[in-house]
Amino acid sequence: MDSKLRLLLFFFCFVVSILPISISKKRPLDSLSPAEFTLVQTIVKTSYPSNNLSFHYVGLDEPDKAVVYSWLSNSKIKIPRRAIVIDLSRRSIVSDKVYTGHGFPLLTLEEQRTGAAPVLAYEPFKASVKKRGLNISDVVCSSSTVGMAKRRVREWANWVFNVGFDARVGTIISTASIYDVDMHKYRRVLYRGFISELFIPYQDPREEWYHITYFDNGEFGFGQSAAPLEPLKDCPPNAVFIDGYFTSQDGAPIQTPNAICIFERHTGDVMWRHTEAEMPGDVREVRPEVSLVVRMVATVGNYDYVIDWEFKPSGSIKLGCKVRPVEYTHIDQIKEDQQGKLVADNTIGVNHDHFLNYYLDLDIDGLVVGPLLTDDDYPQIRAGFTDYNIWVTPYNKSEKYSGGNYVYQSHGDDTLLQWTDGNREIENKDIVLWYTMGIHHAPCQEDFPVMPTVSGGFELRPTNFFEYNPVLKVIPPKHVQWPNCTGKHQPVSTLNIWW
Ligand SMILES: *[C@@H]1O[C@H](CO)[C@@H](O)[C@H](O)[C@H]1NC(C)=O
Ligand SMILES: *[C@@H]1O[C@H](CO)[C@@H](O)[C@H](O)[C@H]1NC(C)=O
Ligand SMILES: *[C@@H]1O[C@H](CO)[C@@H](O)[C@H](O)[C@H]1NC(C)=O
Ligand SMILES: *[C@@H]1O[C@H](CO)[C@@H](O)[C@H](O)[C@H]1NC(C)=O
Ligand SMILES: [Cu+2]
Repeated sequence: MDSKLRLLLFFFCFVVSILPISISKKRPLDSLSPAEFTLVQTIVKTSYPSNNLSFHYVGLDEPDKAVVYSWLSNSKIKIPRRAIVIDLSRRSIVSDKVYTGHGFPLLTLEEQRTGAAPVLAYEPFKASVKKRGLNISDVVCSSSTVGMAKRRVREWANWVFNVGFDARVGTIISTASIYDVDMHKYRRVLYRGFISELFIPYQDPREEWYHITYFDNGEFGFGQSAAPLEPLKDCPPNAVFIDGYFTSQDGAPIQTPNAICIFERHTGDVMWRHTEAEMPGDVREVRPEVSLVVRMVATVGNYDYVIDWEFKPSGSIKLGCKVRPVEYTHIDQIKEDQQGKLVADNTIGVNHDHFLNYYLDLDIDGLVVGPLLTDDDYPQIRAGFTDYNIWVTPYNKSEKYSGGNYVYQSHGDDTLLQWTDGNREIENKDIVLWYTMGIHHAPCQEDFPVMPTVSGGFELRPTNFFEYNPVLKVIPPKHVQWPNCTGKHQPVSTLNIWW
């Protein structure tokens, strides 16, 4: 067991180099492609032929920020593509550090399945299921406590940004810029943004519940848990879809079709309006609210998380999460509410929270962002990011995961909490914003048998960034008669209105 784990960890620290970017025709922050995953697998397996290797995470090893920005102004610069696990031009393993600290990398999908099988075969467990009048074939076991992507550059209205997908964090938005009509140029807003960690502590001290504290990204992998989106149901008819890629335990690429959808949202709301009643002719101007949404759904344990990144022409980025649990399965001889609510006979919904910690490296105009603001149980130590809503750290490429790199069974000695201990200088520094959004879930009867979606969100709004209202010059939409519109061939975009 020990030697196997060492091997896994050994693997995790590989950096594999692929092709210089100019040859691969990729942008520096594009997620690894299926071909690159296969190449990584080949390089690693060739270098360690005798070992039985387990790939726990394979993802892009980001180039340095300065290199990315110089590429954006001159795309002829050659940037090596590297994977965290290998220079593809030299096809070599750049580093293979052995990690010896506490904690383990993501569980692979294979491990998650293997972990549940012995439980279902365990006689006392089978007996207890029977005693509760349940059929074992109806019982689902989940392991309480595994990475890749596809790139797209999106230009929409006044926005341009890159969409990536990663086994661990799911959607990654990078190098987002907004066009400033006044300055006649694109201005930098967000270097990189993703959900760094998702922590779900259950508030029930009883034997069977107290240990239930999930770290959905660091343990299960949010991207690995992405559900294929269903056209017309998960996303509207005008949506376009992107597939997501990560690797299996043996390093081969696995595809999640339709992992991300992107669509224009017509809310039916007003973006801005103005009436001059005193003016001759009754001047009246109204513009409808239209935005672009990047969506993914991750299914982890018994929850579906709908994660939206919404870009508004006004410069706002709205981040939203909708949570919907699949069902309640905790059946016991409980007759009264204790740490939860009896949502139906013998079924208790245990009170708990969902804490989403967002990594937001805002590089407004490529400058430093001015500073905003700045227990003894291992899960709480690891999830120290829930202590405050907002954290600010100086930018450091290797500080990405607020719950630590190796989350599973870790002691929380490499987390956001520790990084801030040093009280490093943030004034006039390149900083990263960490925002924790919490959804407190006190189950109620209406949640049974399936809970209606609850949602939370926050919005990043420009403040004194533009000289004046950036959507003032939006041309009003014209009424268009779509020939024989049956709903089957809806227009993909009606937003033909900019500047
Ligand atoms: C490699 O590991 C897998 C899973 O642990 C096992 O089934 C397989 O037999 C092993 N192969 C070798 C050559 O050791
Ligand atoms: C349990 O489920 C299996 C498969 O659905 C079925 O064949 C079996 O009859 C069920 N047993 C009981 C006791 O309901
Ligand atoms: C960057 O972060 C890593 C991990 O926390 C740390 O070991 C390293 O010292 C940091 N580098 C700088 C320049 O702060
Ligand atoms: C619309 O449908 C009608 C009846 O089905 C047909 O006669 C007409 O040619 C169609 N027009 C267009 C523009 O497709
Ligand atoms: Cu919940």
